[in-house]
Amino acid sequence: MAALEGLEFGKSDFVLLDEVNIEQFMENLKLRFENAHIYTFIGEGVVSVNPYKQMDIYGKEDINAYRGRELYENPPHLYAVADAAYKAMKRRAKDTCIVVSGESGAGKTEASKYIMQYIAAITNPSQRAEVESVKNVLLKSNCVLEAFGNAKTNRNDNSSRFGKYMDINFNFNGNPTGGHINNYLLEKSRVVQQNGGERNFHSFYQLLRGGSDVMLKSLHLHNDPANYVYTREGATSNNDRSSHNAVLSALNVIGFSEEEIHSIYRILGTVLILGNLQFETDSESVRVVGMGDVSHIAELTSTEPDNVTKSLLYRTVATGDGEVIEKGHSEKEACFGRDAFTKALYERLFGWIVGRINAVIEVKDYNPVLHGKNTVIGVLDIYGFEIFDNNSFEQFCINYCNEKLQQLFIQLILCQEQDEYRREGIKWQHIDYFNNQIIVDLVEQPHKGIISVLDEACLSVGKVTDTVCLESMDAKLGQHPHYTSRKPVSVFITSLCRSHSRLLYFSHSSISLSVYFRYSIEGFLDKNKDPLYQDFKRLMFNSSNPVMKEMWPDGQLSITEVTKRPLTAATLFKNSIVALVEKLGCKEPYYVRCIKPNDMKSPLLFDDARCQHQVAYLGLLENVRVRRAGFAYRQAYTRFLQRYKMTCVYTWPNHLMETDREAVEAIVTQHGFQDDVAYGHTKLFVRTPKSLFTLEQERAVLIPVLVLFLQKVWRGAL
Ligand code: AOV
Ligand code: MG
Repeated sequence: MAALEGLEFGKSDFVLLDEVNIEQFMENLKLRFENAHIYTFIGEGVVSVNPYKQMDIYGKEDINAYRGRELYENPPHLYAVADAAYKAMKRRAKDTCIVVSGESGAGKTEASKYIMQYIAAITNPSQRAEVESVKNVLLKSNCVLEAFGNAKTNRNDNSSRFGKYMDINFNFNGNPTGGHINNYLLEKSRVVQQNGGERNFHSFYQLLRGGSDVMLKSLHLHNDPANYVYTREGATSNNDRSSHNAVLSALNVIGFSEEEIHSIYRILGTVLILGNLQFETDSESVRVVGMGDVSHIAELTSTEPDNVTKSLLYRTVATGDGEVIEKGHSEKEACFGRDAFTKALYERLFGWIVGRINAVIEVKDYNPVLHGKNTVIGVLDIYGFEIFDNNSFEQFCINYCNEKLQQLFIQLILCQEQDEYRREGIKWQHIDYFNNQIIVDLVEQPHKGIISVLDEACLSVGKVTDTVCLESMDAKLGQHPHYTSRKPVSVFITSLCRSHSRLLYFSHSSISLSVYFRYSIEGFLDKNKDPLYQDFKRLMFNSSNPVMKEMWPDGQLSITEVTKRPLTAATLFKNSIVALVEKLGCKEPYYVRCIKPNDMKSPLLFDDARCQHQVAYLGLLENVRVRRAGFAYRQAYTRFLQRYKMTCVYTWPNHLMETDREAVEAIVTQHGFQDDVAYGHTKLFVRTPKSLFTLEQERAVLIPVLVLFLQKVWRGAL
């Protein structure tokens, strides 16, 4: 219950700083971090600094302290923000969302889990069984998705390698009735390769270290990850064994059948065994080395060994005149095909697991006429900005997604806010901020953005290499202020020589921050095209295991029916992120901005430069300025009047003034907070929540008195 105990160090809301400048901001952030206050408000949002140690602030008592309270009544906490989002949803029937952002390792996933736990804890006080079961599945889904979608990277030991947006649906009582998870671009390349010091997805190590002997034997697996090409680079962790049991139990609670659970592990086994297959060229033709393993793959996937071999060594192609022929792979093509297959097996497994969880938590039999409006709280936990020594297509997508979220923040918090003041004629000192729209455009603009150039290269006939693609980017984007492929920075020269690839850079955030993200163009085209031979799809569609068959519906298409030009990976990702941003944009947003205090995962170190950089690119100072100069609440005069007219003698029961605005002025003056408001053309703007709270309290006292009065009138007693 530490959240509410002890001295409060520094300002609990950055809005309360004596002066809003970077020095004071950083001083406050550091002071609070060093005194174990990891959360600080900016208005209704919270800034969180990863403590890298267990904090005693998430217990039952803490939850009770925040439940149903106003934001400023308690110290800053994720619970305060979660409660504000929940209250807005319940009281005003608003769809809300909590956007958790920050770079890799900053604490987003942990924060979103605490938020979900809080929401689960404060709902369904009457313990209705069907609501409890929805809550249970929502909570347990985290454990499963983390096992299959998270991995150790050089930035974070439990890094989310997929994006997750979860909608939680509520009935008019404010109890969860279901939910839906959207997942975004799983980093499937990790299945076949990891950077030095990183691991494959947790699920593999958990199975190998935690699976029983009987289970591993039935999957033809040995328990040491060092035996498998795909897992031999990553060290096992102490948690793998216990996590395996937790995942199994979570799968059971969610409602996966025995057969489904077996199928999941059979796919993991298939991937590991496939990864160990080698190919050999033997007098012109290519063959699989280790035929015994092929029979294990066939057994695990419920397919025929001959068909497995065939799909590994040949591809069916349609010639120009419609003839269908089989073409043998070269050794290199066979390796490429095998890796594409294992990546697809894993990606489809992940997508299927998400779909299966969604089927369980889907809102069923909800009748808005009977049950009232169904409202939603969305929680977004997506992979954060990340930059490694070698950055590829995946980092490009992840960082683009973060630029989009930053853009949404700018739109909602910085732009719209200022626009409204202008529209309403409120006196306002414009606040400057760096608008990263220019970077978003650089990536996504039709015909001239990076994705479009990339797609063009992927779709053009003939041999287009990564280098050729980079040249066309140079031609189209060379003049762009945030793009360069020839930045003469000496530190990069060595890697340029070593990788023999040319490099693509584009800057993130403002130039003045001098942050250039460096991406190696190598592999961009292949990853964007993401080709998978139809033969593998057909193989899996013909599996006699119904669960696996279900994952490969496109395997029923014959080679002549296959769409020639499916959308590329980057375009599919872009479309999904655009849809996500639209979804978030129509909800009332609450922000959790996470900061990583240092790169050593140390609970003691506050690295000033690293933190200041994050504060800058997250636009936190601008956020404080807008918030401070701005108004926490606003309401149309008519609505304000309706709600509070009972609190003023001049407006109750009806006012005799010429306009509603004058009547509102009377209420404000009677309560003495005329210095805390501004009058717009159509709305009243209130600077601090406290003024409104006073009115709310008065209203709460008056309502029972009024009800009593009206009852007496109805009964004719008065
Ligand atoms: P991320 O989600 O922001 O990174 P995580 O939430 O996984 O980062 O946090 C990284 C690690 O920091 C966790 O595994 C914990 O060890 C520690 N941590 C974070 N928040 C807390 C907290 N409130 N209390 C204690 N420890 C914490 V990424 O998914 O890589 O972008 O993609
Ligand atoms: Mg995460």
